[in-house]
Amino acid sequence: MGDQLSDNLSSLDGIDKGEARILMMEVGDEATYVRHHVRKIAFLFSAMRHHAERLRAAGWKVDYVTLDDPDNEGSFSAEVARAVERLRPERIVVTEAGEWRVRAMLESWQDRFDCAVEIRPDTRFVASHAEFEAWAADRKSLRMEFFYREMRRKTGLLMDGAKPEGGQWNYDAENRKPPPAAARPPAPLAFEPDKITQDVLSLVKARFDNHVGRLEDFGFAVTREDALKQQAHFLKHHLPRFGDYQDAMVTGEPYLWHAVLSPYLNAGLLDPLDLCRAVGKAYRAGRVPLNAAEGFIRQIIGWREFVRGIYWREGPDYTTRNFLNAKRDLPDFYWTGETDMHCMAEAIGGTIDHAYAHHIQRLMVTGNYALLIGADPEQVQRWYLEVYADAYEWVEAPNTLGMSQFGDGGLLASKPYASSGAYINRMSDYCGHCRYDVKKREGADACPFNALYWDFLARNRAKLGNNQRLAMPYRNWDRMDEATQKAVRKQAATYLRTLGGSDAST
Ligand code: FAD
Ligand code: DLZ
Ligand code: SF4
Repeated sequence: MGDQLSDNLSSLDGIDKGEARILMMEVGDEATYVRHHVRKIAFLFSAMRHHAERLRAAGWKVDYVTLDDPDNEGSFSAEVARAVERLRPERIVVTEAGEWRVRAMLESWQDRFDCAVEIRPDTRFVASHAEFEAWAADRKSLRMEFFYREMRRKTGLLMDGAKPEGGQWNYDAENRKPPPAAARPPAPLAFEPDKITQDVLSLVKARFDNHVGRLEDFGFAVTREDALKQQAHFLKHHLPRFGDYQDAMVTGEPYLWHAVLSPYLNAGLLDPLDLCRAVGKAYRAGRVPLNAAEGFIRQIIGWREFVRGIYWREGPDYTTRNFLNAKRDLPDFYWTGETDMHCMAEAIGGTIDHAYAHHIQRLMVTGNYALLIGADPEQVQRWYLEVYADAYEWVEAPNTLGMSQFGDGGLLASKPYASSGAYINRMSDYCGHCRYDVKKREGADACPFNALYWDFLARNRAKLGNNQRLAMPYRNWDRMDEATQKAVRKQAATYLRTLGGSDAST
């Protein structure tokens, strides 16, 4: 499958190259079950075609079905059925899928086809399902920090014997500097499209013109070799300052010191553990500070593994949870970027152009705004799945529904990531370019995030009032006199009415 483009894929373990046939297929159903960003589809189809060539060069026989093959039946199951008819295999061997929807498909094949079906675990993660389950089983609450420590011990990354390197497990407090006044890092590498990529770009342009995004200046790596070049580029130019400026945002700078490696990690072109080992090595060689190496490794063996564990543990209904009963339709400008809020225009515009936004833009700008207006978390989740080149449900859903929208009621995050304009102002240069005044709560030019923030707390008090981590903001709200509270809520209500659609949570 499109996110299984790894040399060490479990489905190939112990298989005789002479006897086996690898089946790969570009299918309409996978490209349209949500309307994926055109760059994401182009990246995956091109990376799949290059990977098929790589497999052939390594001696495998590959049946590759392109999207425009007239016989293409358009879905995984229908294409496997056609291959079973053609090849009459003794057995089908497949590596487990990255989402419940496809998992159910694979599980149905045993009854459908007259041959054995073997579904193998995906071994490209640090923790197996059983390991995560064993860690989670007896805990009252699941917190990334404690799981992360287990993963540090298991991998030996940044360990000094049994102790964490430097004496502390986590240097998060040193990962929050506002952006520096000058000095911008080099952009990520851009790779010139070869003939395969050019063909894919034409195909995607013709077939998916009603999907979000732009294809111009497509420069993604589509081979492991090029993905490794981007990895090396990041280690040299960006990692040293990644720790300091992980949370910073700057106008016209969508990438800053971020890795821009998630599409390659998630599709299998890069190996997460190899990458973390390279980061550990750069630290030991004195090339990067500890807050950068630890901060980066935490994202991969901590957050990435943790959200995967949560996704599979919570079951297929996780994506339908709506703790705050939020119901508003996601505004149309999420698909156009046409809004006068500069922070939102930057985050959404970058997303439309590049199928990328960095973590703080996703969490504290677009995610924060959706949370504050009471947007339906299922719609929010679908948007994130559509627009990012790195989005697969196992990683996207817990980040969106859990971390960003608090839809799981605090299973993944101990408090909602809600903030007023002050946070965005502290961590970016956005507010200086905005028509709104970030210091104001009321009036036509008041930053919308401000009144919305207090309104969010006030209207969700029954559900959030007991959360210890929100005690301070609720105290601050209670300190405001009644007239101020009323004015703030009126400001928010007037604003929310302009968004139209169905109503927010009460
Ligand atoms: P960097 O900031 O350089 O981080 C390095 C790597 O760490 C990333 O490549 C990624 O593999 C990993 N990582 C960092 N944070 C997380 C995280 N919270 N969860 C999992 N892995 C993480 N990430 C995805 O890979 N796919 C998604 O669909 C996705 N959806 C998200 C939705 C929301 C609402 C939020 C708040 C975050 C989401 N993330 C997702 C996590 C994170 O934003 C991206 O992994 C990151 O922005 C990718 O860019 P980068 O490679 O430059 O990352
Ligand atoms: C995301 C995606 C897209 C757009 N297209 C394909 C495809 O045509 N063929 C394929 O094998 N995989 C594709 N994928 C990735 C799958 O949707 C992914 O494997 C599932 O999300 C399960 O992890
Ligand atoms: Fe965003 Fe408000 Fe700042 Fe404008 S003033 S950029 S809307 S936080």
